[in-house]
Amino acid sequence: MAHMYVAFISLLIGGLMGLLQVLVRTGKMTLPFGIDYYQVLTVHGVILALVLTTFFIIGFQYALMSKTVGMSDGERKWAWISFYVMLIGTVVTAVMILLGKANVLYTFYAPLQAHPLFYIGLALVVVGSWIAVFVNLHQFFKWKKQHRGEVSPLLAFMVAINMIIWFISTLGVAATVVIQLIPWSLGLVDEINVLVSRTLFWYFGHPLVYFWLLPAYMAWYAIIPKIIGGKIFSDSLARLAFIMFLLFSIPVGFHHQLLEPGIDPFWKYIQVVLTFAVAIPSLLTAFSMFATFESAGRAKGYTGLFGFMRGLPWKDVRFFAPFVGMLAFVPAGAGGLINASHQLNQVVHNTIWVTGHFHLTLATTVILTFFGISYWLIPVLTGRKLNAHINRLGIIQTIVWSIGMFIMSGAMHIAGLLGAPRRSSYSEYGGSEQAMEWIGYQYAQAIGGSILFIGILLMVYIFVYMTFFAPKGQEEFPMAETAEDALPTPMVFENWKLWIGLAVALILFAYTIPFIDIIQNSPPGSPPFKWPIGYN
Ligand code: HEM
Ligand SMILES: [Cu+2]
Repeated sequence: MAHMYVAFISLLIGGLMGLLQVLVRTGKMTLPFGIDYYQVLTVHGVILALVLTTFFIIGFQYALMSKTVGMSDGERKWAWISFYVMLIGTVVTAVMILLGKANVLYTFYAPLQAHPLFYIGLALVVVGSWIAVFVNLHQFFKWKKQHRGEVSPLLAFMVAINMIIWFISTLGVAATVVIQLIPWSLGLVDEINVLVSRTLFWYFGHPLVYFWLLPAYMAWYAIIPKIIGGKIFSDSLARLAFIMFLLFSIPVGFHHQLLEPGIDPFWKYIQVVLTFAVAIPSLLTAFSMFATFESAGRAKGYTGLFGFMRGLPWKDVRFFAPFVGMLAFVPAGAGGLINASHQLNQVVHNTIWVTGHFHLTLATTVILTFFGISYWLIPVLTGRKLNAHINRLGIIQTIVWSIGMFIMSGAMHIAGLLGAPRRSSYSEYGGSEQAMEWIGYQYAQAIGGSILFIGILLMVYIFVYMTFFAPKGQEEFPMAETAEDALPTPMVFENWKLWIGLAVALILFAYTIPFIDIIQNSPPGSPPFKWPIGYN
């Protein structure tokens, strides 16, 4: 519950920044009190993409682990230590952003430089999250020791995979923060190797999106079937998909650097191929979900090609919100394939199309699923019940979110195709003809963003209501069982040495040679740039 408080406070603050951004980008509004646009955008990105997600996910995963494999008092103590280390890191980082000494956006690209405490705070968040990794893995492997030869509970297996991905990938961001950014911001070294730091960032940045997505998939595979009165279509397929994420989600960071001049095109090509491999487990997931829906609907007696759809509990927000999230993943995933294609990337790179893309993936698919989880998880944690009032409000919230997002994200996609840059406080560019083409879409973006903000207010109200005011009672913790006719899960999925070994081998293959190349052929390092210019 402590994690949930941080997550929903972040949602409110981040949403407010989002509202300011869309208003500024109409070109009709400027920020009061000399507040800088990039400061607002840094708060938005950090608090929504890094803080909200990490706290929600780690909290949700503790709940899953406690329920499936149990949590001892010692593990609980370490979980609290992890929480406080992350919280202190978050506060330190937030203070530096609020003081205007870290207007570096959530990707903190060098040579933009922030105050050292910004990076130190981030490092603390990462270290805190590593403690959570060890707590979850300790829970998992303790269970396995006590149940030799048995297949582990599906949700615990999924949490273990997600935490291993998180651990391997955060090593990259920790390396650039500790070895490069902190010494450079402290003035111990004068220059920084920009390409090395961006490469280490994206070594982390892509698996990061899977760290967000996999908890949503956990809910889709193993919780939604229970809510719709069905069974898990195939335990093995679910595990196969998660193992593919472990293998393919990390060695692909170059697809964010396709226009980076210092990387050999051959290695970009290799990583793009691996990127397309990571689309496969998402397609497996889509297949699995519809198989589950179909068998649940048919078991209730609905017939016909799509008749089973009528058997789904459309009026239950625990199903409805994540389902809308799944629908959003269709255009979101298609957009992702466009981004990852070297040639098409040239068209959309650094335009607001990209922002439209991740407001569909992260801010719709993932977030609506997280909301869907909250409708039962918060009452379970607070000993209350999800009542009809909140269920109805939740359905309205989902619809408001979808409409707002459809308009905002649609406008972003189109404006991006017309060339409108992302991360720019300029809207009219001095009245240039080119920029005039974008203005209409930027108005649409503001309308959609304002509707979305109403959705955020609704969700925060729902959270407060479920936490403090909903009627006392016992809410179900929905966990599905595997279908009777599914084949037994092969034990090879529990061969952790094999899968982690393969993951490391793929990473070494995809990164070693180009990384040596980047270091050996690097241009001179860069001195720091600070925004706004002249702060110290
Ligand atoms: C009221 C709801 C929201 C609105 C109106 C909104 C609006 C925006 C806008 C206009 C931008 C781009 C600004 C620019 O590039 O100049 C942006 C960026 C971003 N948004 Fe949102 N957003 C909202 C909710 C969310 C949520 C829920 C998430 C994630 C959970 C999110 C994550 C991000 C991220 C990661 C960026 C990129 C920041 C950067 O480029 O540094 N947003 N948002
Ligand atoms: Cu990526």
